[in-house]
Amino acid sequence: MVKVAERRKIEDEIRNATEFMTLYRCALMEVETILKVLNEQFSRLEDYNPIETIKTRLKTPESIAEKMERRGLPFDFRLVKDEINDIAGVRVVCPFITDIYMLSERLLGREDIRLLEYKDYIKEPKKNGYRSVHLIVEVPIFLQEGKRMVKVEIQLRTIAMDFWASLDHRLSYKKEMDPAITQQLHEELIACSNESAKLDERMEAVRNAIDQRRKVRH
Ligand code: 0O2
Repeated sequence: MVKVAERRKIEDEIRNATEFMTLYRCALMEVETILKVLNEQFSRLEDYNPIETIKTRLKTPESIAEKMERRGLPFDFRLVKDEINDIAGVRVVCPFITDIYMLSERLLGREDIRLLEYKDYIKEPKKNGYRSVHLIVEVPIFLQEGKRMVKVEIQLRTIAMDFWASLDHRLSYKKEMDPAITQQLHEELIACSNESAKLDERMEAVRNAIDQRRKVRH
């Protein structure tokens, strides 16, 4: 009962911390613009778009509280800024795996982006089959009071990885299902992840072969 009340309290504190959340909203705009400019440059110079879609989201107070509980943290508002890395989240979907590494290199090469954490779930997928590259970065936000560094989680994945992750997400919300069926579906998802990893590689090989032929002809 105490826990529920504490959880409600921190959710309200986050909801009322408008200045705090505005900083994350600005950081999302900043990173989205950087990515859009990169995509434009590629489109103009290479006639190619390494970004299929960019989605941004601000974590809800309920989701922040849920993550704190999951990680065994006390419901203390002072911990939110340091402990929750993905209040501001940007998801970048790319056609091919090489686009992911090229984009993360470009992002991390910038002076206004400071890397805090790099997780490569493509080289080392999670046990359930989840694949993506996650960057936890800090970007400067300039306010009247001065400069603030704000954390953003950037998830980079291929179209196939994104397709898989949305199905996995759907399954994780089906709590009322028969556990045996849930287990079976988790196993099926692991198999799907392996198949889609192979598909990502084969599609990229086809793309490379096409580009090679184009270069030879020109
Ligand atoms: P939501 O609803 O997307 O916000 P950290 O963020 O580093 O403090 P965490 O959560 O262990 O700690 O980091 P991790 O593993 O990098 O995961 C962060 C986010 O990646 C998750 O946020 C998901 O968005 C995504 N993600 C990670 N693992 C999986 C997975 O197995 N399946 C799916 N579909 N997505 C995954 P949230 O807060 O869990 O969720």
